[in-house]
Amino acid sequence: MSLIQLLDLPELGDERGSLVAIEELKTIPFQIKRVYYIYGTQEKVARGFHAHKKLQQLAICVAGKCKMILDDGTQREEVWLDSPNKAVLIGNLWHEMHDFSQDCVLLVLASEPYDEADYIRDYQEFLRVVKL
Ligand code: T46
Repeated sequence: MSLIQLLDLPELGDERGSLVAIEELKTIPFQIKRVYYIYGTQEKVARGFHAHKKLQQLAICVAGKCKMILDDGTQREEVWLDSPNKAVLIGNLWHEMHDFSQDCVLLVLASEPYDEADYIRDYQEFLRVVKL
């Protein structure tokens, strides 16, 4: 089974342009407690390199593009986030973001408030947790 769970967000477009609406527990399978966005990422910089214990997240490049790598400790897959109506569920997978375009704005919807204790930032520790 693929690690990449993509959501095709419905585009409510008309002659004026496009609009995408996201509703908790309807468009996405969790309640949204936090929203953040990443932009201005410098060339050749990669981000992420962690997993979350509890947090559920959905990531969308609302402008530009970047490559998301998802890893469950056994397999590793990548997906380009390159459209404002293409969203990926991160779940509890190890994730890395690479190859940000200069104009990339990566929007992330999260199920919990920020909590550093929810992060697993060491890959060996992540492997130990997923093999339990
Ligand atoms: C994730 C990926 C997709 C906060 O204070 N509050 C917040 O809500 C967030 C998200 C971060 N921070 C602080 C923690 C660090 O001092 O902002 C700084 C940068 O965070 P971090 O190095 O974790 O950034 P990324 O891009 O590696 O990871 C972020 C999220 O932190 C993470 O949860 O899944 O984006």
